[in-house]
Amino acid sequence: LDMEGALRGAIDSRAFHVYYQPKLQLRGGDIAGFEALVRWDHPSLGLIPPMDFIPLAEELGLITQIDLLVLEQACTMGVQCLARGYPVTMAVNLSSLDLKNPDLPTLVAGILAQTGLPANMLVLEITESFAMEAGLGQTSILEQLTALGVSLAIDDFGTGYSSLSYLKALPVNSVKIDRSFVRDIGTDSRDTMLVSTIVGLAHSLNLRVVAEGVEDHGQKDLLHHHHCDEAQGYLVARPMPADQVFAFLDQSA
Ligand code: G
Ligand code: G
Ligand code: MN
Ligand code: NA
Repeated sequence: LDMEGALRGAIDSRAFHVYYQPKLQLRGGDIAGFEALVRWDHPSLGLIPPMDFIPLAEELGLITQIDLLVLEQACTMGVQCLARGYPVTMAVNLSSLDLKNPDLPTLVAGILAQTGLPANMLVLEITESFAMEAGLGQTSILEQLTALGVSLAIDDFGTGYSSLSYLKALPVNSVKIDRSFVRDIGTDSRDTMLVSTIVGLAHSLNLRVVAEGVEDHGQKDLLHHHHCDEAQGYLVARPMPADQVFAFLDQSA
């Protein structure tokens, strides 16, 4: 199976679907926004999850093209949500390779202009491992992105093991607590303590906190009790195809 040829062909034919997973605002219960999650629509293999092709796309230097296709779809979806009266944020995952491309801020600005999404409705998720290693050049790319008015979120927060100094150095607006900390929050008091400490740390730096992998009401209630801002996970909804987003918003309102 020629995966490389197929992936190149998929970029040319834009054969990527974007699924959307909502984030619930814990205070008030509104839907705060959605995270865009890519799937490759392969002609014979069906929908391929990101973990099965993103490493290859990175290796082949194709990831930025894919991420920009996802960004364009997510921004268009954001504009359509806004038109229906739902000013929700749209979060898009960036590969660390995207952030080595000095053209990225211009490309993002172009997609915002072309789709008409207000920049303050766009969140770019960068991984904690990228954040920890970000050098000077990459910091300036992040600064140019935030200068456009978009927000930056640290994904998988808490899984890195080095210093937290990047939180001060980088212009980030939120952190997403990795789901490995959320899973046992109801039964393991150390996880509860960690989550509560992460929320306190983040709030003291004026960062919003999103908990990932929230699967039951017990976890959600504990997160709310510990002042976490937003919850994402199967309890709120699984990632859904684009054609289910408006019905989901109507039913949640
Ligand atoms: O959708 P799923 O739950 O399988 O996502 C798995 C991982 O793939 C997530 O950690 C996410 O960060 C990553 N991912 C999903 N969509 C994208 C995308 O459009 N671009 C990049 N670079 N990563 C993505
Ligand atoms: O960007 P990130 O690495 O956080 O990607 C989110 C991934 O987590 C996606 O693969 C998504 O399908 C998955 N996911 C989302 N919600 C849940 C959940 O409640 N439980 C579990 N086990 N996985 C989830
Ligand atoms: Mn993410
Ligand atoms: Na994550």
